[in-house]
Amino acid sequence: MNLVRKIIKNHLQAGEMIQGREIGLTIDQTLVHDATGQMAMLQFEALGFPRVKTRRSLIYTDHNILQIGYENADDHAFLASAAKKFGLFYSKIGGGICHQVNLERFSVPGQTLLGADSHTTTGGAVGQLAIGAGGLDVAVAMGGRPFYLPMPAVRRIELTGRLKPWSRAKDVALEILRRLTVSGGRGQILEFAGPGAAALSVTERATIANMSIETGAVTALFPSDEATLDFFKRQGREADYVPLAADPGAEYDDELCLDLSSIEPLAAAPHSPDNVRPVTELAGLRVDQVAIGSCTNSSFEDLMTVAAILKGRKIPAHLSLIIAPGSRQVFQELADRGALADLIAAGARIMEVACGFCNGVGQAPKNKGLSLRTSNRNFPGRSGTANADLYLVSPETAAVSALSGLLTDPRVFGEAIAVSRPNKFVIDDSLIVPPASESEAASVEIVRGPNIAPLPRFTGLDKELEGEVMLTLGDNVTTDDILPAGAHILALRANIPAISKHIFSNIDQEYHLRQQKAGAGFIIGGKNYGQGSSREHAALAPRYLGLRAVIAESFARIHKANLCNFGILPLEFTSQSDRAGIARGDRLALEGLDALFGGQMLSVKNLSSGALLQVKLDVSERQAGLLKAGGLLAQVAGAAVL
Ligand code: MIC
Ligand code: SF4
Repeated sequence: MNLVRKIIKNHLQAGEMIQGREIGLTIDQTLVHDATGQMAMLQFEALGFPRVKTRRSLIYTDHNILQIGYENADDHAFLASAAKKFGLFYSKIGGGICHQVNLERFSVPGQTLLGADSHTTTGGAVGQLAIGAGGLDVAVAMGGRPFYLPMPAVRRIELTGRLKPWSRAKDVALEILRRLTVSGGRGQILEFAGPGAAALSVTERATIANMSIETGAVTALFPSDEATLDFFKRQGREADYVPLAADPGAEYDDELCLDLSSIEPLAAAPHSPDNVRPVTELAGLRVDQVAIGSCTNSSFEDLMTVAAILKGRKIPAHLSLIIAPGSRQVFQELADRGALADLIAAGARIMEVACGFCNGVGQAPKNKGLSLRTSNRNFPGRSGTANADLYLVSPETAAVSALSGLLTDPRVFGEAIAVSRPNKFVIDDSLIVPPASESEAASVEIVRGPNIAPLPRFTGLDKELEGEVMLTLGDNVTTDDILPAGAHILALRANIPAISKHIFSNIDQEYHLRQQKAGAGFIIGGKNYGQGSSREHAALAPRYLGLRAVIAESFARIHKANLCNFGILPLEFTSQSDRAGIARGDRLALEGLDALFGGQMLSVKNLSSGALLQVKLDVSERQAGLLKAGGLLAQVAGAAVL
């Protein structure tokens, strides 16, 4: 058996391990943060669970940190009180980015981790089966219920050779994206193997596992081996180490071989992480901003290397250099070793230990600016500036380019930098607040400021559905397109009526008004609709406005699950030519919705053109039930049991 199947087998609660069929997994750990946790905790409460049933559940405060009004602080007060009452650990603001902190302090090989964030995949670096999902799915898992997903295929990624100096784990992640594209991993888990994988540190593995989601994969998984033990020892967590590997001769559904020694410094050019080019081809572009950090590249090794490159040098006058350490542990180590002083002396702006620039919470580049970033997504508008150009690179390429002010091949710097890791990292978990005991929990009051709006309630499907086509969109629509990033929108994550005004706002500012006026509506998409983040608001808020169905060529896994959870039909074209025949403003009608079942074909009548087309509802029986009821919360309210 391969390692993925072994871990799934150990956690299988429902279904059979047949590729594509729905399975239910026991979840050991969960994480949410201050962009997804508000909804997850409101939904946990609405589902009637008294206390989390997982081995460990955490709330991180890392995304929603600007506090320029009361909203973010109110959200944090709500989350802290909900954590205390319902039995979750609460990582206070300043503790660090959820994925970095979780890897350092809580990851456990062989366990399952479900996170309300797409980059939960980072946990795969230590052999944890770590999957991103919408907040409602995480709420259900926190209550001890299974997490459902289609049984993934397993693709072996065989790594051979060794990385050359100045080629880094980020370049490996980008090379995988170049080969697989943003949809090539759909339906798969990427299992890493081979001598090249064995030679990578957990930090390097984390960068690769982190960006696996950009291929559309469910997650990535590395074996738990000597490198994992070494990582746990330095974190003072040897007791959590469990060796894990695939069986010799294990079977896989697919394969990709990569010779690490052939990988050169790469960059993802605007506006997609799979638009990958060698840095040599892009060298010389004038850079306005360099931003180093995010859950992909904000580790001790990353930032110590950056500090060593910058030591004793200055950045040019026109450039802004931003550095955001990934965790308090990393920040403290940088300070203790004098690296922080080197960064400051070089002219860097040291940012809060948080996601920050990565999803447009501050440091938006100038109009049409060029920003070089070590983060994982360069979708249009992601930085907060709609027309900025974002290039994704390794910390080394970012640091060397920050010195020249031009996109620069890091190999010109000369001899590669070697960073030695401390035998024991600074360990101080004092910003991670444990929950109240079960007996004290009853008296904990949940704090609800005015930004915490009540959850909207939805009704089920009628027998027939008629509505207007509100938008016709292309391939690879991201959840950043549906609900843009940026500080002013993020502050509204606990308030669906308020946030719904921003749905599709980078594409059509009037969408929310048109949708509300139209009542029921349809959206037409292409391939891989809803790729990117896990934000369930990209389903919940459109549903609140009246969206009832998306017809696309295919869907990204997390978004499709979110659509079902909130009662929006995810319908797939059966013939490509049908898509071109539908125009914005057409009226569509669907019948027979009272008897939905998974895998069903439905007829859509285009009342405007007279055309009749067949679409497929490729969902499980469980999801068909959710759709009929109007979503999971409506179903639970109707049945009074989960
Ligand atoms: C992202 O990187 O896009 C985010 C912000 O972390 C999201 C979470 C969200 O938008 O709620 C993700 O990756 O899931
Ligand atoms: Fe935070 Fe960016 Fe990572 Fe998302 S991708 S969790 S916004 S650092």
